[in-house]
Amino acid sequence: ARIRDSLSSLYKSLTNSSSLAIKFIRSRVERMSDRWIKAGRSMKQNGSDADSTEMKVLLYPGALAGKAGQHFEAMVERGGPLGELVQWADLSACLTILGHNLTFSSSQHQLHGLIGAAPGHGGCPIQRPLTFDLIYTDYHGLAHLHGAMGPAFNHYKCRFRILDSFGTEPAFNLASYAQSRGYKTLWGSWGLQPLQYMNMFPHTPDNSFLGFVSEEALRMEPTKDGLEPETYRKERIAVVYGKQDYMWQGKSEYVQIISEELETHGTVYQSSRQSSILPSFVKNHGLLTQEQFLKLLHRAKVFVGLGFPYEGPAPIEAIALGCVFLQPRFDPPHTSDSNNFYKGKPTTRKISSQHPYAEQFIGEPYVLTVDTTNRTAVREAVKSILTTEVKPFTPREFTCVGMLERVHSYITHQNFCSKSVPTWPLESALMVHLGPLGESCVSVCQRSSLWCEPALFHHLNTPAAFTRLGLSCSRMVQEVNHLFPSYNPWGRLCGLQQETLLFSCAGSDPSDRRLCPCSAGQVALCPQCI
Ligand code: U2F
Repeated sequence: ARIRDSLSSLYKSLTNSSSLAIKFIRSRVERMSDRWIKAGRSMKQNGSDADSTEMKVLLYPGALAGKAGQHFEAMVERGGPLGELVQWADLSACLTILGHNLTFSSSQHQLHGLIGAAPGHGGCPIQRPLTFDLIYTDYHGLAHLHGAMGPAFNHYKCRFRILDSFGTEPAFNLASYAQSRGYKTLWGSWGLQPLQYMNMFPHTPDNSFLGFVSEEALRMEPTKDGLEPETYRKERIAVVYGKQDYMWQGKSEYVQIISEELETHGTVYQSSRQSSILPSFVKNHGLLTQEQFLKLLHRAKVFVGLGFPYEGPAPIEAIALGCVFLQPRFDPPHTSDSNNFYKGKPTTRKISSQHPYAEQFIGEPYVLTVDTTNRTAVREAVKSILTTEVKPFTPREFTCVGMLERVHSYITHQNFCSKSVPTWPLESALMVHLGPLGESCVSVCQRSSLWCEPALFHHLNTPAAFTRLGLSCSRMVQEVNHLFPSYNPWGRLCGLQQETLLFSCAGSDPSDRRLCPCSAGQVALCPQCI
């Protein structure tokens, strides 16, 4: 595939649509096109675009198709979720720049024409060979593909990539296991390779981190006309994160404390029929276009999280535009057992704040996580925001170059159709760690500033791996168990994994010490993996 220096082929696939969602995607791609093109050029110059074959790719955001699509569409201009659209826009731009051959469709009817069976003699449908090398879709789309492909679904599912905002852990993914061990949920059980799920943030290393592109930190040099760099022109403004009224419910005291020090702005969708619950001191702009919203953040000193939406793109954009993100801590953390939004989501993650990625991977001084019911803590946070100068910051993984490199690596190296063991990343990236009781490999690796790399599990799923760690096993068992390979000190029991789909970085149990395939490097992609 050859890096392109234009996005015109993508615009063609995104025209002629009256859909507001597609219009949002298109206008985002257009707004960011210069940055994509520039990033593509720099990738070419560095030679980091080598070794790639042009792929025929279908992009099918199922959330925009069929019944779900109608609902999504109705919410685009009423404060509904836009995070997924941000990701589809950026993925489409990224694949176009990388030189792949894209078909974009959000119509279930069209999907049948593209991949469905053809009518055969006597009304008996004939499955045509799939002409796409890769199909990017989402959970809704998986169900549509299943319906359209019939029995061929299983044959071709290794070509699917699922955009899955919140993550799918292996224990939830294998239907028979999920059913028998109490991990059955609304969304899981498709039996894909866990790395085929692509998340919005690096939620679990068991999945691939796809991400999106944030605004990039502004240049810090003075402008040509000698004016101060834009970042210093911050106004004493707070922008509250919450596009719908209900998100503000029960938060007035918290917002009130902030408004004592900063002029407080909102971007809340307001229907003409409903009276607003917003406090009168809030300057509400109504739902803004993305461009206007970013301009507002640009002026603001702080972006204020109310607790919902969880794990969206906006805080990353705010930090890139020089805001501090102030957000609620959740103590106890929210989980799929305790929280309605996460109920049915195939994850055991403990959500410790509105945006755990911002809290754990970015942190202070850019992100302040507080108990918002504690007035003193909120006042102190506001004081510290007003007295600290924070520079705009964009983690590399949320830049165009970062996303291009990552997606290029995935396309080049991830092959879920091959029956042999994964050969990427190389074994040389492996550092085996033996975890303490009850700890998952995610945290075992993280504590040593490493990253759990599930594709390396097969190297340590052997009796020799236990010996190398100095563990003497009284018995070696092989089982279908998402906690294996692991060591149980009570019976000196060593457990090997029998089902590769269940290799899990996320799994933990108080009676098991996990054998963990850690790998050096930064979030989401180790240096050897690029
Ligand atoms: C997340 O979805 P959201 O749409 O609620 O995520 P946000 O972080 O609010 O931002 C999405 C985009 O909306 C833009 C802003 C972001 O890029 O620039 N925007 C805008 O265009 N106009 C405005 O007035 C305000 C913001 C998450 F992404 C989803 O996966 C979840 O389903 C959802 C619920 O947790 O949260």
